[in-house]
Amino acid sequence: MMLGSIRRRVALCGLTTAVLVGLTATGVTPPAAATSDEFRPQLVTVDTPTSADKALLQTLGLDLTEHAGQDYVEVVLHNLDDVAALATAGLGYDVRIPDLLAREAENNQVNAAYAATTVSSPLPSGRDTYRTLDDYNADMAALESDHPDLVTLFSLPHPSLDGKQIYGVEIGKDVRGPDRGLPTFLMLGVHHAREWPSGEHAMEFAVDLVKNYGTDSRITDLVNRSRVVVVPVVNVDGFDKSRTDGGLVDLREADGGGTATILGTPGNAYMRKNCRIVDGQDTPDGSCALAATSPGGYGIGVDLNRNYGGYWGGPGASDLFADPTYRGASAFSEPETQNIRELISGRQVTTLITNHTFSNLVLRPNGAAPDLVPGSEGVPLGDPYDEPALKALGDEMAAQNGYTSQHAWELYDTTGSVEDWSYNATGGFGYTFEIGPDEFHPPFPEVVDEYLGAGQYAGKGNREAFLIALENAVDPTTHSVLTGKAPAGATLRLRKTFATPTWDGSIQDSLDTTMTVGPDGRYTWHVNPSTRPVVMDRQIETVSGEPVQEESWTGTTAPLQSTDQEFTVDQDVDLLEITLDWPTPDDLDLEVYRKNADGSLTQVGSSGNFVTEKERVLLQDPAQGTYVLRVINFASATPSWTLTAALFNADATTVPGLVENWTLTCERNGRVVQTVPVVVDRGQRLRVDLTACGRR
Ligand code: 0X9
Ligand code: ZN
Repeated sequence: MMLGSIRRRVALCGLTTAVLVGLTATGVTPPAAATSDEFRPQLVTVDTPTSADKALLQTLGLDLTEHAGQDYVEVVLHNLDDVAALATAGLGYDVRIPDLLAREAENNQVNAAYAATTVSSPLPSGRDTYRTLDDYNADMAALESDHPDLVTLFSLPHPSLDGKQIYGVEIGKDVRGPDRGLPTFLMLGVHHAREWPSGEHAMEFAVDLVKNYGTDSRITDLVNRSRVVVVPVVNVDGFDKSRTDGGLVDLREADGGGTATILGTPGNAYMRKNCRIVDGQDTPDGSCALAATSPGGYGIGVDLNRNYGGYWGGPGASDLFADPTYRGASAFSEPETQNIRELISGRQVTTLITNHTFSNLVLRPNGAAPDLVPGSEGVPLGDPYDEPALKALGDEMAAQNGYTSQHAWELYDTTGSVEDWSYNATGGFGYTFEIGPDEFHPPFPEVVDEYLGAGQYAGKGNREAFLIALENAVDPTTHSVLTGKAPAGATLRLRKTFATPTWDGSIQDSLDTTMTVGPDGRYTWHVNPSTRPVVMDRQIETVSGEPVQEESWTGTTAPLQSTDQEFTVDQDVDLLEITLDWPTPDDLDLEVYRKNADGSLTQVGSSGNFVTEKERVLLQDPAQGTYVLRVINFASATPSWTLTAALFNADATTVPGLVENWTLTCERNGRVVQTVPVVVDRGQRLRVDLTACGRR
C-alpha cells in the first residue's frame, strides 16, 4: 500500500507549456506556437501486473481513470510528456482509443444521427442529446415553472470562478412551504468537466420524480417524505468548456489564413478540472472560454473532487497546479466546492450520490486506505465507523445497476472528495457512482439505456439504484429522529461546530440547520447523528494504568478571555491527555498547541463541547517539547477551572470515542427561548419536548 506523501509529477515542460495560453494579471495573452500539434489525447491501458507498478504509475502525475483491474489501469495521455513519463518509468501500455478527439467527432456523428431520428427518447425528459449548460438551466427553470408546488429553482451562493451562476432544484411536497424537518437527499453531477453523463443522470432523476409524482405511488411516497436536492452541474465552467469547445479550431482560418503557425487550439472535450487559470488568482469573469489548455483540456484548474476538507492534502491528490488531481491552494479554496459545503452544512443531508464517469462502480468512503496514517491523527484511518451499513447499501445499489460495489480506495487513494468530507463532517452516507463502462461521454443512446436499465443495460439501470438511495435517505433507521412538542410556528435550530480532520491538520466546520414547527405543536425532525463517525470509538492505542507523569493547575478566566498554560513533555510516551474541568454549568473550551523553535504555535488539538460536558484532548505519541494549553471562556461568568496534563503509556484496545451533541434551540420571533444539548445516535428516535419554549 502506498503511503502518505503527495505524489509528484516527474515530467513537466515541453508541449504542455508550449500550448498553454498564459493568463496574466491583466488579461489573456495570445497563444504561443505549439512545437507538436499532432499529438491527440489517447486513452491507453497501462500494464501494472504488480502493486509496485500501480504505485509507480501513481507517482507520474498522469490522468488516471477509475477503470482498472488486477493488472492494468486506464490512463488518458494528453501530451508527449505523458508518453515520455510512461516510457521513463518503464511501464508498457496498449492504446485503447488512439485519438480521443477523433472519437469525439465520431460520437458527435452518432449523437446527431440519434437526435435526427428520435422524436422523443424514453428518458423521463424525452431528450435525445446531451444538454448544454444553457439546456440544464432552462430545464431546471421549466421544472419549477411547470410544477411550482413541487419544485423550486435556486442559485448556489457563490458564482463560478468565471462568474456563472450555478443552479439546483429542490423537489418536495409543498416545497415552498416551511421546512418541516424532512430528510434531504442530495444528488450531484459534473464535478469533472468531461463527465457529461453524470449531469444527465442527475437531471433525469429530478425530471423522473417530478413527472411521476402523483401517479407512481412509490415515487409519490418518497417525495412526500423527503426534500430532494439536485445540482446537476457543480463545475459549470469546466463543463461548458468541455461541452462546447470539443473540436479542434484551425487558428489559421481564424487568422484569415494569416501568420498563426499552430494548427489549432486544443479541444477541451477532455477537460477535468475547474477554471482556475492562474493558481491563487481570481479568474476574470468571462475569460474561461479564452484560456486554452493542453490538447484535451488538461493543464489548468483545480480538481474539485480533491478540494473538499475531508482529509484534504493527503494521498491521491497533487500539490502541483498542472496535475490532473491538483487539490487547490487550500481546502475549500474554490467557489464551486464552497457551494456544496454550504448546501450540506445548512441541511440534514442523510444520503448523497455524487455522479462521475466511468467504470461502472459504486464507491463508498473513505477514499484513502485504512492503513494510512494521517499526520493530523497519528493513528491509522481504519474503516469508517459505519462500514457495514455503508457496504450493505453500496452492494444493494450495485445489485441494481450491475456495477461493482467497493471501497473508494480500492483502485487508488483519493483525499478531499465530496463524500469523504460530508460523511466525516455530518455522518450522512455518501457514494460516488462511476457511470458507464468505458468512456467519459459515450454516444448519447448509451446514457439513455444506462439510466433506464434498457437495451444493453437491460435490468441494470441507475434509476432503480437512485431510488434505493432515496429510500435510504428517508429511512429513519439509518439516521436519527428528534421529535416532541414545541410551540406552533417556532423555529428549531440544530448547530454544531467542530474541527474536521484534514490530512495534516484540521478545518473548522459549522453545521446549522432549521425547521419550523407545524400548527399542531409537534415536530419530527430527521437529522444526522450528533456524534460524528470520525470521533466514534475504534481500535487504537489506549491508556493503561496510572499516568507516568501528571500535573494540574487551577485558575479563573474572565468572559471571552483565554488563559495559556505551558507543559513540557520530556520523555517518550504513548499518550498525552489534557482535561479541563470546572464545577459550574459554563462553557469553557480547550485548545492545545505545540510551541515551535521560533516561538510560534501550531494547533495540535482542541475540544469544544457543549456547556454540560467537560473538555478533553488526547494526543498520540506526543513529540517531546513544550505545549501550550489554552483555556477559553465563552461564558458570561468567571468560573474557576482545573486543567490537568497527564502522560500515559498505552495498550492496543478499543478506545471509547467521544460523544458529541447537537445544540438544539427553539426560537420565537427571532429570539432564542430554549436551548438543549441533544445526543442522538444513528437509528435512534429521541423525544425532546420544548414546552419551556412556549412559555412567555
Ligand atoms: O478521482 C475521482 O475523483 C473519481 N474518479 S474519476 O475518474 N471520475 O475522476 C473517484 C473518486 C472516488 N474516491 C472517493 N470518493 N474518495
Ligand atoms: Zn470524475
